Amino acid sequence: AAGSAGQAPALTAEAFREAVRAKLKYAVGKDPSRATAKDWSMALSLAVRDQVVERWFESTKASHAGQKKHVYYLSMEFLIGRLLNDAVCNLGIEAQVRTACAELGIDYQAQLEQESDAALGNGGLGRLAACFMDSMSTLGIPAHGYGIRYDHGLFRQRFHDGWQVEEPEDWLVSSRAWEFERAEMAYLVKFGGQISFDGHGATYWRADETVKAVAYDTPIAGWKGRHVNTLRLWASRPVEVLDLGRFNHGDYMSAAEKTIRAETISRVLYPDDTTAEGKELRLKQEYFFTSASLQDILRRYLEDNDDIRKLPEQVAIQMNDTHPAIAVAELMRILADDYRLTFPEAFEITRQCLSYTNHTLMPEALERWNTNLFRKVLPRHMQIIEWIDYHHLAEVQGRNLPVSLDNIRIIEWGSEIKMGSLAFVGSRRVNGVSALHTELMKQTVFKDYHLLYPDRIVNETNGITPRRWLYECNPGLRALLLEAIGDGWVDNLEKIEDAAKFATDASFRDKFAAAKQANKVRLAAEIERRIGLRVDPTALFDVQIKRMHEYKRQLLNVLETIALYQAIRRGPGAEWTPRVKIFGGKAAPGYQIAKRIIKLANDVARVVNNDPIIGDRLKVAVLPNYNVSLAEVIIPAADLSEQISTAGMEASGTGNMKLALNGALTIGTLDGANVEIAERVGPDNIYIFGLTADDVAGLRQRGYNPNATIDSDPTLKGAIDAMVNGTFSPDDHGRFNEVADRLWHTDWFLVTADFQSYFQTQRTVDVDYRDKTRWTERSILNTTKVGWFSSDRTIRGYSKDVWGVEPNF
Ligand code: DL6
Repeated sequence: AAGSAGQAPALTAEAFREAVRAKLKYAVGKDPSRATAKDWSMALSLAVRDQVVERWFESTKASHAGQKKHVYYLSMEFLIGRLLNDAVCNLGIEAQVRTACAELGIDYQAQLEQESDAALGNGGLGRLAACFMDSMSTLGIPAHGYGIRYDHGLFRQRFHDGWQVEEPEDWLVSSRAWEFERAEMAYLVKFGGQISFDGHGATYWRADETVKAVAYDTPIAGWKGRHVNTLRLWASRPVEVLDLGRFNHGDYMSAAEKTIRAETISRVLYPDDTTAEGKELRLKQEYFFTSASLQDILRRYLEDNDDIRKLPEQVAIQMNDTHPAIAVAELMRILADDYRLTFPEAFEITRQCLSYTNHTLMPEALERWNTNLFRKVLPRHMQIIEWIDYHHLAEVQGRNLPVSLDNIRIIEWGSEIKMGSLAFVGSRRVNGVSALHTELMKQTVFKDYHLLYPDRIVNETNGITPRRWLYECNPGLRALLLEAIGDGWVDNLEKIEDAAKFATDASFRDKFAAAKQANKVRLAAEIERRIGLRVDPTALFDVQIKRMHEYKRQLLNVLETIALYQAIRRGPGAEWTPRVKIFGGKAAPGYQIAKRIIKLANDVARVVNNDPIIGDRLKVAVLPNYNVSLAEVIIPAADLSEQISTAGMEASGTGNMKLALNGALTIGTLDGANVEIAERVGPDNIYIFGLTADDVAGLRQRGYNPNATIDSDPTLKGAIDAMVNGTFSPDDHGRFNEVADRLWHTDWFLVTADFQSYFQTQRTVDVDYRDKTRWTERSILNTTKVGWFSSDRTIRGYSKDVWGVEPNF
């Protein structure tokens, strides 16, 4: 098939061993006798990278020759994690690499640990982009991912006395092996200044500031190395390296000023945008990478084509959330100002090329830009957006539909640009990320738009790559599945259902349970190494790993922990199911209440873990610096997956899919993709509790009174009281007053409303977990029934419904 890189040349362990030796000597510049673990890891990565590059070139050549429509995925975030083992597994060279390492006297596993995570993202949205890159390569879809090469990715989280402390992250120190700098592949990106017209159709933009976007390419190999795509990340550099005049006058600091200003743009992921400077920087970041990417897309297109009007036949551009939504105005600007198309022509082409994925309905997370700031930074784009807004409104007025014109304006009250609206109006397709989320999009934030354009919104339920999230992170389960059903499931995950029949096979069940147990032992060791807490690996491992957010309701879990702690203390002799509560997640640096909930979890952990009455019946492990690599250790070891968001608020979730695939049973609300997981695993293999999205909307509309709920529920009241009476904060009784006040007075996230249902469901879990045979059977059914949640399936959906491309494999 076109796009196929053909069969990979066979690699022997011996050849690979020599390749690593050569890399150590000639690329790292070290003698084996003096090489450190980092040196070996670099040599190993470079040798593996060579293998990837072979296939990369073939894929690129095949894509050009195939002349197929190309997909461009624009995302502010790519949470790719480590790449070495991923490349080795995808290329199918693990056996040779392990043998070569053994012969060189180096420990493969230890080498993997040397690589730092490429943490160029926050959470689900960025990790989804990484899974999509993997799937597009696996399916042989010619594609580029475009983003920012931040010098510092997501902050490193440390706990100081239980409080979150943020430290800068430094991934580039050890992850450079995978990228290629393309100094020649650079584009100018302009900011600010004046716009003028010559009266004959030409428009000039005299900018205040210009920077250079320089490309760094990372090859992303798909399964069996059949196809390799490019992740192209942009670094911001000055146009002139130094102001020599100022330098020669001895003004060294100001001589470097432009360099610092330019490099600031790609310095950190998510600068604090509570200040005016922070907001401006963020807007510049968004425009910076969008503009460079579009310039690159057009250059690539014009290499093989000459009619700019036919761009939509060859180019599909996906905007991952609204961060690249400025693409609507930027593509129009380029088409109108550089290629002299009229605005209506430019708009039509733009709308045929672009599509937009929405990832949240929360109003505070939907981007808006103040028009004064916007005009200052992007004066030409402001004019273009005004044109789009005006013409769109005029068109709608002509259609006489029952929509509110205020709701569909892109520029609200002349003072704010709604980027979701801009993205919607400028897109061919707009998608939600789970069935429920898409439905809610149609009913709420995009209600009027949906009336206007009933075919535009489509659903593409999220997915995860089974390569990283089972094959690589869970070698025990992988081996068992390979033995039982072969390897067809790795790139066709729905085939994993072939193993469902073994749920009742005692020998398979024992092996499945043994694999889980080994993973739990591995995690127990990791917990001890990280926080010095010893946990019993035979206890139920109850896991909540995700960003800290009130709607995700870690607080509900902590309250349940407190209530359980109190119950055990009251009756330690009763039959308790030993449990380890495992938490992992970062709070945004400015999100005070989320940081306080982290402190609460740590305070509760300290008291529970040191209470001799409790012993191993309950332990609480709050793990710092949750990231992709830590997820790869936690997920295969989980028994219970906490997906307990307020219904209607989690767009999809993807951790829910990863945990279920690795055999954890979900305890969750009917929210996001939980709904679809429940449909597939069946009601006996999942624990659903609490209010539905409709209940939540109804309750909020009627006005919820948490007072009455708390007063009528002694378990809940006891837990909240303990939070404020100093049980967990003897040094500062008032520490959690604000958290409790919110529960008593508003409880927007309905923690108290769902508490009793959650607490009771957890007690059912306790009883069920004691029946190990039945639990394992249900665990197997989770693994084998969630094959639909592969990101390969999601990408097939985008290909058909959104991009109009045909996968090659
Ligand atoms: O679509 C990926 C991911 C979903 O799984 C999560 O449910 C959703 O919260 C997340 N959304 C974002 C966007 N901003 N916010 N909040 O990260 O996207």
